[in-house]
Amino acid sequence: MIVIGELINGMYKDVRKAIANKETDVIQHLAEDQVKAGAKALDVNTGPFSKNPKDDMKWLVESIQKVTDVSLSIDSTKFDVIEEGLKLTKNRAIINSTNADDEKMSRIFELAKKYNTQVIGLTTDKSGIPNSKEKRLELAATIVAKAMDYGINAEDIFLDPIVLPVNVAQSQGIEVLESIREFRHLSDPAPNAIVGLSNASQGTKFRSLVNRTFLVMAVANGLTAAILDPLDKELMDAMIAAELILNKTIYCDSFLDAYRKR
Ligand code: THG
Repeated sequence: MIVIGELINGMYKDVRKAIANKETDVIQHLAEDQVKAGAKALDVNTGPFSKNPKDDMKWLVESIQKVTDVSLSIDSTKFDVIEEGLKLTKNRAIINSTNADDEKMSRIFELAKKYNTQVIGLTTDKSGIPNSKEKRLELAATIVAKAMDYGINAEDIFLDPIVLPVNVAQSQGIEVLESIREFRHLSDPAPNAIVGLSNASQGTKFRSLVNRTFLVMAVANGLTAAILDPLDKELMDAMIAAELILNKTIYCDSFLDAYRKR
């Protein structure tokens, strides 16, 4: 599993405040803590309240790269904000994200070629988030086909079926899980399957329980990457145990200790 840390996102109040007041140490601690906890990449999102998302993205990427070399997932709906991030990344980045809209794919895949990045593809288009697994698969196939037109390898595409909060879209959990199960058949070699896990528990009680149960089920269905909170120890333990049971990691007497060296 490729763990992408979600915590550097202006959706979080502390991050929003840190961005507004340019509190570099707050961002750098979040970066270091997530990497220490097992994140292999960090999502970077200025949040919906940023007045200068381009400047804020620049400041975030520069601040983070002073303390860690992990890949950055540049998370924005705006092309100029994404490009600002990509210009500064030292290591191979991930664009978060395109969707299946033809014009959007063209612009994002051009950026992906220019900066040699990986790309997250959301299974949405102009008509919004699909309700069914069939529509999600159709949009996923569109994204994979277009990526191939651009000479982008399927392994560099992360298909995201879009997790919705269980409290308002309970019927969508199973559609998302079945989509993940089928994404791998879209090409050989297979594309990656990714989710923004914490979406599942937004507005619910017992968020951590909902997140880790969802994650285990998604891993069992073939999930290969997730944007999540790596500081949630029970979540990380559940993920490691799920991968062990699926024979994706090598067993040792104290596998949790070995993984986290604690
Ligand atoms: N897919 C892709 N990218 C994504 C998402 C996705 N990026 C953003 C998001 N979804 C994943 N990241 C988060 C980050 C935070 C929360 C949920 C998903 C979250 N935040 C608290 C909340 O809204 O309740 C913030 C509260 C606070 O201030 O502490 O839940 O799906 N490709």
